Amino acid sequence: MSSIKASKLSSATFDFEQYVLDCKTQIEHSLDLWMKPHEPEILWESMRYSVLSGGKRLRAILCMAAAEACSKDRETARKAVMPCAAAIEIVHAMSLIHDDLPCMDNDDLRRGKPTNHKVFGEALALLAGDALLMLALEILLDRSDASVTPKNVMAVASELTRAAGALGMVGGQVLDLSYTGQGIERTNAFKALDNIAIDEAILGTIHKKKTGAMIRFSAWSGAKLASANEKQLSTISEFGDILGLAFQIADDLLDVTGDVTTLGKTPGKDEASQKATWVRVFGVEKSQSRLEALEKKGLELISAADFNADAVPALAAILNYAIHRKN
Ligand code: GRG
Repeated sequence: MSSIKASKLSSATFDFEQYVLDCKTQIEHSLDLWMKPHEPEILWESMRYSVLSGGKRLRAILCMAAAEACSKDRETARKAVMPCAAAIEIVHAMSLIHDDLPCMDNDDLRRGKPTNHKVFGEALALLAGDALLMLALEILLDRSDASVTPKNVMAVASELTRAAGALGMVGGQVLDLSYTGQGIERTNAFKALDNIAIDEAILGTIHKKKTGAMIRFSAWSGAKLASANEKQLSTISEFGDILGLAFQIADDLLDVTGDVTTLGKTPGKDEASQKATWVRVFGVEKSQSRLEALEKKGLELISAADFNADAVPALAAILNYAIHRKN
């Protein structure tokens, strides 16, 4: 990488911690504002319990940073993407609620707190997830900023349905359950895949859909709402793919190297349920070197991109954080 390109990736004035704090403050405020409780009270309590329970907000921050990278002005970019950033975090939270249910991963702990079904019961956890999915679309469609064209809002809503649905996250979850060895109650359809060896292609497909689709969407939607051109959209999508894969490999590594207090969820679950993970297929060292390669590729991509140079350090720092995070 040339020094000119490398210098685009960092800036003497850029403070990632402050950037994250600033983005998070805006996201938490919007989520709280757009999720004011209604009747039935218990449903909203359950919905708010999972959405407003912390979390890194990585997807929302990525959406904001992608918008800033394709816009001349940070404030305009943020206004344009805030409903989408909120919708992304709401879809993400609903997927965690359903993922933690006894019929799937059967987890007791999430973000350092008892999982939704442990507090509200399975029926309400399921329904809170359903309601959140619809609320996410409602916010995206109804709260969009006047600066965004209706055509772009519709394009983003349409892409969200694909990223979260059968072609994306839900499809990936089904594949993930299909290749999970044990520990969950499975149907005959899932059992049919029992003896198939998991390789890189299978692993790649599972994670591209389960985790990658929403991360790619977070990056793409931010750029789209900032009226990015086709070249910028394809570059930010490629960056989203790299980030999504890196995020998942780091997640698999944390399951073997992390501790419950830092992670806020139970480590060792992947191993116990024989999940299809990067660590299981390639081991720790190879997974780590894959992460290094992805980081290099991602940084090269954004340093050469036609983005607002002031916003590139944030994208670089997000990739670095996704890879080197401790939770
Ligand atoms: C969309 C209808 C619909 C259903 C969802 C359950 C399900 C179907 C999908 C599961 C998707 C899932 C839970 C993927 C795991 C992704 C992952 C690594 C989550 C952890 O994300 P972090 O670390 O969490 O960003 P925080 O707590 O920081 O937000």
